[in-house]
Amino acid sequence: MTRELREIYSHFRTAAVPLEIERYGTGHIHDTYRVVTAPGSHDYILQKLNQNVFRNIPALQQNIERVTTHLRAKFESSGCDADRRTLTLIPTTGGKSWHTTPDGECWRMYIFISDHRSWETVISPEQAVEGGRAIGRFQCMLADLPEPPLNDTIPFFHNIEKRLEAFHIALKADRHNRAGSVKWESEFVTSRQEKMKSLLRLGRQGIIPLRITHNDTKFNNILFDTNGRELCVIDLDTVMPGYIHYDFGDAIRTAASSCAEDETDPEKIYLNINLFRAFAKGYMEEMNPTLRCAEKEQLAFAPALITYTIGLRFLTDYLDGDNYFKIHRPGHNLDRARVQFRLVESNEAQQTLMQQIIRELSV
Ligand code: ADP
Ligand code: GN1
Ligand code: MG
Repeated sequence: MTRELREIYSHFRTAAVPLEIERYGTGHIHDTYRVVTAPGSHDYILQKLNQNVFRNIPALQQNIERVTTHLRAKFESSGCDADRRTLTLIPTTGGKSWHTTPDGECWRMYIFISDHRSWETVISPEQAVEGGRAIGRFQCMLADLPEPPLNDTIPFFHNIEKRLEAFHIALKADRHNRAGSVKWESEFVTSRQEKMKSLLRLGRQGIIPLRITHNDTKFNNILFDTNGRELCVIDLDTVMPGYIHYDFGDAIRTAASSCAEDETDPEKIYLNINLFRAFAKGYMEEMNPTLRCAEKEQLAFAPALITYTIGLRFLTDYLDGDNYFKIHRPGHNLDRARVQFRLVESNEAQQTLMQQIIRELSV
């Protein structure tokens, strides 16, 4: 544990003595540490916030304060242990929800949710059903968050038109001489771009409503208890107005994938329809009464859309020189993009069946 980390920890309001502060998790955005403390007190998650990704930290933290306060009240009123069912921010000694260092780094701290399980990929349908319930319930519980609207922490986050614009600019600029190695991927993107704008059009026409969504529902952002029951939805940085399809689609992207996000063997990459059915079942148990018919009609398409969008973001970051997502090897973002595009193809091949499953769950 470095002196710097210990010093940062000392700005948060807790008497717990830190024994270790160690790197934790596999998130692509922040620098995350676990603070291990002496028995009898909570451990903590200490995070250096990525200000290249989140430009307005006060707006980000204000959202998280509002969302966690709202969820906490609901869990408490139903007799649940709110410290385990939602994130708990630890205030600084000055009473703020983040600490700024003299050189401008921003840090925040949460209670570490102990004895949890989390998975990068899903093996059993039971896990997928539980994951679906977690995301459906999360959306339900935030539906009555009082006004005003949440801040847009990353403007146009899932806006496919803006993401396509950014991609075409990066491809043309080709600042890192990589465009030559992404011919198949570029053609893949271009041949589908009009189709992928359809959800945005339905939104603009008022057919699909904006709701409060999580917007980053990959499976490792759901924590489970030791019995495999859903416990807590974490990583609340992108909770803001969105279409429910973004959450459903992003969750299926990882929950129903046969492989890791950066698999390099193309043979291993496909959408597992049984896991899709299981996740959708859990999700619809929670959300079916709330959703409009027009929203349900787009659910089967949502995983292809969001998987395409995230593939496009990985590809753009590869062309841009890997500035956004943390990478662990050269070409990592390109590998990730390729996995997403293969998954899109697998979605396309199974679209009729996915639509049928959603219809069966909609009655
Ligand atoms: P990133 O945006 O970089 O993905 P996250 O907020 O998702 O950052 O945190 C990274 C990882 O840290 C998560 O995937 C999870 O494993 C772990 N984590 C985050 N918050 C908690 C918490 N309160 N309790 C336990 N583990 C947590
Ligand atoms: C990032 O923060 P993390 O690792 O859970 C990203 C998501 C991507 C995901 C791809 C704020 O999620 O949008 O879908 O990587 N988060 C942000 O794995 O950009
Ligand atoms: Mg995360």
